[in-house]
Amino acid sequence: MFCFQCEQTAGCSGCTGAAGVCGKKSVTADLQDELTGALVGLAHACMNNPKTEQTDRIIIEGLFTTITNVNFNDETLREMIARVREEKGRVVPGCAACMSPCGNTSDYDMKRMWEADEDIRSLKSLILFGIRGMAAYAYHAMVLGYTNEEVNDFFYRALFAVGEDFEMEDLLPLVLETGKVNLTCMEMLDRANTETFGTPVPTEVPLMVEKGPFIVITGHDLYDLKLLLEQTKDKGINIYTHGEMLPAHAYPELKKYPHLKGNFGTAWQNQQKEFANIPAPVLYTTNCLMPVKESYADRVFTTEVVSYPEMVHIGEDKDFTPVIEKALELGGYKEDTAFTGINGGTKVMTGFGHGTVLGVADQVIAAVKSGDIRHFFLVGGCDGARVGRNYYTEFVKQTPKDTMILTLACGKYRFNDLDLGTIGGLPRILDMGQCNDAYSAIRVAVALAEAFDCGVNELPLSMVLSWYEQKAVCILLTLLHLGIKNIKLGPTLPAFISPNILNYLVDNYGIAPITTPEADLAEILG
Ligand code: SF4
Ligand code: SF3
Repeated sequence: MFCFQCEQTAGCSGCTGAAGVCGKKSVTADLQDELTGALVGLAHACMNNPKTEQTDRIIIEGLFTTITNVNFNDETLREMIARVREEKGRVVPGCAACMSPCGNTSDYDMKRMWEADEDIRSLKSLILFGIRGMAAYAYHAMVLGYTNEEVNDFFYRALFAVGEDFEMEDLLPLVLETGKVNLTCMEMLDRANTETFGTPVPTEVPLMVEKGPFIVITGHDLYDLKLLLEQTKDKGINIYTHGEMLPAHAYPELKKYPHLKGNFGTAWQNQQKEFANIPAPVLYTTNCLMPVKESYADRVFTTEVVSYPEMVHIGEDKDFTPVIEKALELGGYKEDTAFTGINGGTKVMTGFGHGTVLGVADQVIAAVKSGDIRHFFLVGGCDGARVGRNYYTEFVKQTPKDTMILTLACGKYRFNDLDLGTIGGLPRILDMGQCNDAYSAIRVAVALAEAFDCGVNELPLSMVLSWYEQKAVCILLTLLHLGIKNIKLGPTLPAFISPNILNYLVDNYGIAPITTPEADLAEILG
C-alpha cells in the first residue's frame, strides 16, 4: 500500500506496509486505489459520452468513500468498484466488446501517480484529495436535493487530469480551480442546509447526558440527523450529537425537536476511549470513524458511504429501527450523567454562522472602529491525535482579551468549552459550524473587507488552521483561490506537498507552518 493523504501519515511521509496509521489495512488501501482508478476510467469514458445523474452520484459516492476514516470495509469497496465499472459499461457499451481496445477508458493504475515525479505527484494529489473532500460536501447537498453542474462537471475534469500525463503548467491552474469550484460547492451546501433547516442561531449545548435510552449521532450529515429525530419522536429516546454533528443544535428545524438534548464526547480521536462501554448506540454518518474496539463493537451503526466490517449498516431506506432497538435494549445511564469538555467546561456554544454574525455586523464594525476588537483569529480545521495539536488550545488561551476567535470544524473541541468572556455582548469564541462552514467565515471576511473598504488580507484577521483529512485540503485551496495570504498551517505540513510546490505556496501566498503560540501571536499582533 501507499497512502499519504492525511496529516497523521506515517513518519510525515507516507503509510506503507501492512496498515496505515488510521488502521486502514493494505488490502483496503489497494482497493481504494482500484476504486479511484476505476473513477478515472469512468471520467475518461464521460469525456465524449453523455453522463447522467446516476453517473454523477456514483462519482461523488466513489470519491467520498476514499476519504480518511470513512470506509474500512473491503466488501463494500468491491461493490463500489463494481458499480463504477458497470456505469462505465453503460456509458461506453462498445468498449467492453472492442477487439482492439485503445485503452482510453481503461481503469487508471494509481501506482503511476504515486511513482510519478514528485512535483507532478504533488499537484495531482492536491487535485485528487481536494475533490475527495469536495465530494463529501456535494453528497450532503445532494441528499437535500441540491446539485450544481459546475461542481459535478469538475469532478470529471479533475479525475481526467489525474489519469493524464499532464505537466506542471497544466496541473497548477487545476489545483486553483479546485479551490474555486469548492467555494461554489460550499455555497451550495450552505444554501441546502439553511434553506432546509433554517439559519443557525446562537445555541448553548449542554454536555450532560440525561438518564434513559439515548443515541449518539456523529459525522456531518444533517439530513440523517433529521430522519433519526423523526423516527425517534415520542419513543422515549434522547439524541446526542458527537464530533462534527454539534453545530446541528443551532438549526431551527433541528433544534425544535425536544429530544435533541446535547452533545456527547469530544473530538473524533478520543472516540475509542469515550465510546468504551457506552450504554447507547452510535450512528456514524461520515468520517471520522476509527477502528472499532470490542467494548462498543455491538453498538456501532453506519450509514451513507461509511462502512466497517461486521457493523450494521443502515441502507438507503434509512430505516433506523436497529439503532432504535439497540438504544432501548441498552437503556442509557441510570442517572443524569455529567461530562465536561477537555478544559472542564460543562457546556459549549454554537450557531455563529454568517447569518448571525452578519446580523450584528454594525456592532462588530463599530467595535473594531472603537478599538474594542483589535484582531480576529480564525482558529479552525480538523482535530487529530498528534501531540503538537495542543498548540491550538494554548494559542486560543493566550489570545488577548480584545481579540475575537472564529472557529469551525472539529478542531474546536480543543477549546470550545473555555469561557473567554465576551466583547460587545458576543462571546469571544464564535463557533461558525462544521468544516464546510468555512464558507461562513469567508462571507464574514468579505463583508468586513467591504465595510472597511480594503482587501481581506488588509483586515485585522489572521487564519491559524489545523488540517487532518481531505476536506481541509479543498478548503485550503478555496482560501488560496480567494488570494488569502499568510495562513498558518499545522500541526505539520502535508506530506504530499513537494519542496518545489511548497516554495510556490510560500512565495505566492505566504503559507507558513505554525511555530509556538507565543511566537505566532507576537508575530501576528506585533
Ligand atoms: Fe495513512 Fe492517513 Fe492514508 Fe490512513 S488515510 S493510510 S493514516 S495517510
Ligand atoms: Fe473533523 Fe474528521 Fe476534518 Fe469536518 S471529523 S473536520 S477531521
